[in-house]
Amino acid sequence: MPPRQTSVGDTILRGKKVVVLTGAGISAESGVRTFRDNDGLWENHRIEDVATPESWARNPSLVWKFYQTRRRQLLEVEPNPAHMAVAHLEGKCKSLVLVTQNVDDLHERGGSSAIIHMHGSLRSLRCQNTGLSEVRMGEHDLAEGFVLCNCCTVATMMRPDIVWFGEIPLEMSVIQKEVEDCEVFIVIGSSGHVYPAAGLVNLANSNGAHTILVNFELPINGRDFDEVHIGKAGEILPELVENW
Ligand code: BV8
Repeated sequence: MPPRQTSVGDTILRGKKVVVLTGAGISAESGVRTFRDNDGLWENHRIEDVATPESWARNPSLVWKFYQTRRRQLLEVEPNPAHMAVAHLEGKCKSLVLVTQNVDDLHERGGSSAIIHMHGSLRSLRCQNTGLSEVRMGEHDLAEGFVLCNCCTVATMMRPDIVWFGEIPLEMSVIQKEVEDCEVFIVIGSSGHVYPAAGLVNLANSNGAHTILVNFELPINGRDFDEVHIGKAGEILPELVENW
């Protein structure tokens, strides 16, 4: 059965417990490359070469260059109206938990609070000895060379603070509990390819939540949603939020 295309304003979020999950699509209009669209990140790099622990062990210089390029790009991009709309949503619900697959800081800069970065963050690096993460965005932290930690007596080479394929996403128990408890689950800008994030809509459906998708095109898991809005998030989300 095709997903229901609904008119704007079918769902009233007032007084509801809401979880929002975002993916790379919400940052696309800010100029941050997505993964699987044309000219996406994975077009120039195979996932196995730059986003797995094995690739880091095999060729740290290639992986470091891939992430340093993306870390430096954070200084050149700005949040777009979709990020601001998600922040605006917070004041319209009983509670809102924002979970993002994105590793950029555009939700923070767009005014959102209580953000769970389930796939890590570009702004911080992680000590490979202690596992401690630290925001490292100074000029010397963004140069070509590797960065050393500040937490060990013998400084250790830091790794990107990113959840790679084959690694366990962050705060999964918190995320699963919030999705089990929510009344409305909204996904914005995700292709539904990556698990366990892509499976959260099924968890929301099983707990009776109303599930909403806002995406540029119908993604691989598009039929799992009660309500689907197709378009660019920066263009359609502000009006949707106004009516919610
Ligand atoms: C794990 C960091 C075990 C890297 C990322 C089944 C169950 C569990 C695991 C698996 C499973 N099947 C396979 C797996 C393994 C694997 C996986 O999912 N592989 C895929 C490729 C098949 N998963 C893992 O390895 C995960 N770990 O499973 O551990 C475990 C799990 C739970 C409990 C215990 C043990 C770890 C996955 C994390 C990998 N790291 N990111 C980095 O960023 O460099 S994932 C990476 O893909 C990004 O984080 C990205 O956000 C994410 C998902 O992609 P999307 O965000 O959806 O982006 P994409 O480009 O694909 O799509 C963009 C969408 O936006 C498109 O639909 C487009 O149409 C739309 N769009 C574009 N422009 C706009 C727009 N929409 C609106 N407006 C626009 N303007």
